[in-house]
Amino acid sequence: MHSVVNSNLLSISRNTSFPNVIRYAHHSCKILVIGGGTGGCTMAAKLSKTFHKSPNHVIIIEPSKDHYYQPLFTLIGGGISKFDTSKKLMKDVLPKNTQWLKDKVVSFEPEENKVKTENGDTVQYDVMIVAIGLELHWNKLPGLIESLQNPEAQVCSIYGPNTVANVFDKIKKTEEGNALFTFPNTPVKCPGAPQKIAYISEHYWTTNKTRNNINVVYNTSLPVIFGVKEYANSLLQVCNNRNIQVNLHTNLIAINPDKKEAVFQNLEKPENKHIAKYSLLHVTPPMGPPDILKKHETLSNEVGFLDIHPQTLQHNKFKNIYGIGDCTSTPNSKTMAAIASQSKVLYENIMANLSGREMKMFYNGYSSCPLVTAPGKCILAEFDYTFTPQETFPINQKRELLLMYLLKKHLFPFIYWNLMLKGLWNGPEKFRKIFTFIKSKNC
Ligand code: UQ1
Repeated sequence: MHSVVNSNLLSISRNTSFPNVIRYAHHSCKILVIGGGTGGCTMAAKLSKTFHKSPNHVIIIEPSKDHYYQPLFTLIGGGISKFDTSKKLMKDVLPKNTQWLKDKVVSFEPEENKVKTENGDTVQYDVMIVAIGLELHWNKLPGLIESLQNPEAQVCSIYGPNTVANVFDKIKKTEEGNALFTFPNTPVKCPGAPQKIAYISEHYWTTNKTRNNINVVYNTSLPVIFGVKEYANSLLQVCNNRNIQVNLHTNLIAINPDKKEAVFQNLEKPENKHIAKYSLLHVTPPMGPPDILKKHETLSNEVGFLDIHPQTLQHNKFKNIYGIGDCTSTPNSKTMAAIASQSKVLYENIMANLSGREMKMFYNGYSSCPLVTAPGKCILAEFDYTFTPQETFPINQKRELLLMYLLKKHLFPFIYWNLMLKGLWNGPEKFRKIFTFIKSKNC
């Protein structure tokens, strides 16, 4: 990895020959990317290609040693894909011509164009991209952590890299009783995943002939099964056909693993609580923006997300700060497909601003969710800020299709590792335009 730290600016550096003196590094760069997840890595790849000849170009701050392709977690939980295929070392996915600081931001100082890190370093930037994702708040649900740590508890979650690998065993162990799947009363990354794992589990029990002894229940805090009416209708049909009970406005508030009981609250009448016995409880944990953003009043909005313009993705107050992915205030569905589409807009807008041009690219809220309903079946939902379907393929995507399942299982992971993380995938917009053009010529 090339070092792009400006040595002139190394005002004080760590010096092991004077162990009593704490010496911090001062880095300086053109582009600072906070977060090495999907958004950060994709943007670092795009920008480092453009700026690779500049002496100080792209620095990425990311504390984790591993990088996950999280869209595979539903298939891993359902026993369809292997955990190892979702994981690579961070050092192998971050672009080579950037500098990785394996460190964590502890304070943002946007008025001075700098951040401070846990190691005590300071990083000065011309442009900063914030891509620090959503935090999983396991501890905000009483009983959840103990339940997940207890192998007998029959509580599981596809949402954590440390919990996803146990999910399939617990599905296999379930032979009767109530199998409950939950969706919390918070923003969620991949909001389709909490119901996908219910469909895949239900299919498993059907093939293993235990289904007649199991009640499958999807308890969601939301007022609808899915935000886009056309896809919601198809999904309700799937649930009706397969006798999956859907309870809306129903929020999990506590777990008692000893008694195998879960406490739910009716969000329409919060004083109404009920206790449900479970033989399997799949939990989607509460989530929220990272604390470091939440506590920064000028960077974040009233609910703690990075306060950016929904179309340009530029910060509403600090014009050299931008955001991408799950940590931002943009009201799209938080998926990897959304990040692919945002990455092109963000790249073009940063380049325009750096060269004094007007920003011309606007993000329309595109997001996509491949709703796997069983092995071999998938409804590929695609939509924008207005919750209007924006389908890529010239076929009816509201149906369960094998093609979409194959894309989800094989093509999207391939695109992710080989194109997106290298800055070469901007989502399917181009293909949608080509298909629309061909369709218009045929008519
Ligand atoms: C997509 O672009 C993408 O990024 C690689 C995904 O990753 C998980 C997806 O799941 C989806 C659906 C898209 C959108 C792409 C097409 C072809 C509809």
